[in-house]
Amino acid sequence: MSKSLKNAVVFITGASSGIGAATAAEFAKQGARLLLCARRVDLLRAMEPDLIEAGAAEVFSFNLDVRDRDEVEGTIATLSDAWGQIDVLVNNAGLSRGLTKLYEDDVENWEEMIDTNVKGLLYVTRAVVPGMVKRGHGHIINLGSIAGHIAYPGGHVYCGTKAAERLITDGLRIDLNGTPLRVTSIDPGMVETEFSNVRFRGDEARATKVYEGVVPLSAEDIAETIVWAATRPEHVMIQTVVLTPTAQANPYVLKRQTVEGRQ
Ligand code: NDP
Ligand code: 8X3
Repeated sequence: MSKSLKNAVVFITGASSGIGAATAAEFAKQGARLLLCARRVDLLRAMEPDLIEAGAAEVFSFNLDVRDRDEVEGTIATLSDAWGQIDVLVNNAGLSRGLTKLYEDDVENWEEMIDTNVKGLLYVTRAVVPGMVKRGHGHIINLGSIAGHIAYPGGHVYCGTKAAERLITDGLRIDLNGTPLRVTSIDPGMVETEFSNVRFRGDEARATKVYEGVVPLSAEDIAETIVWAATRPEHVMIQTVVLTPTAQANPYVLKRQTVEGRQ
């Protein structure tokens, strides 16, 4: 029987767009209490009425930059009792910057990806998991990627951050063995969100080209998978889910539909 998430506190980082926003909507349908953070808190606040309408028991949104260790520690430590007892943590906040050869890339891109995708995930995890261990209850769901399994041209540091996520997730699972906590990595291929727009710093034409001729995964596809993992019975731990568009075998092998007569 699937596990009920009614009134469960679900904390989602990076909930202002894409996978994070869709995951909030999917957990809302389960009647969860949603704790949402991102830097664009205005977007989170604007989502709140729809989330309540969809079934969320309650929503609390706040501004948080996961790269800021003091802010992460301080904000999570001062959550009220009602919100501080987190049942499910979705470490989703993340980004890529650029697709330039490593030896020609801007070092700032690397700092931002490592600080967000690796250090941000660690800071949030370190702040949330001790409470879960104390309460003997909790599920940590991290966003990995097929980029963490195989590197692609220009992907280097982004792929490295997702490979780090994969092994950090495995390590946490080992450290929590013997407790009732569960640890999951969700590793998608191509999902159409703001991801490419962020990667190419607002170059819409270049971002749109990424998804040309393929039916990519949607943020909702990933959200449904996350909620599926979270609603398995307590004795079932989904360790890793790798999911891609049907047209994508791996980061290199992608079948694009072409207009007849053209490549
Ligand atoms: P989006 O760009 O649509 O969403 C990224 C989210 O992360 C936004 O809500 C953004 O909010 C938040 N975020 C970024 N930096 C920070 C920060 N420093 N502090 C807090 N929040 C932050 O992309 P996706 O939804 O696609 O990405 C979500 C996750 O999924 C990422 O970890 C990504 O690596 C992963 N992923 C994406 C895939 C894809 O093809 N799209 C495939 C595989 C994995 P704000 O800007 O308001 O802070
Ligand atoms: C995002 C998917 O393949 O563009 O993690 O890196 S990919």
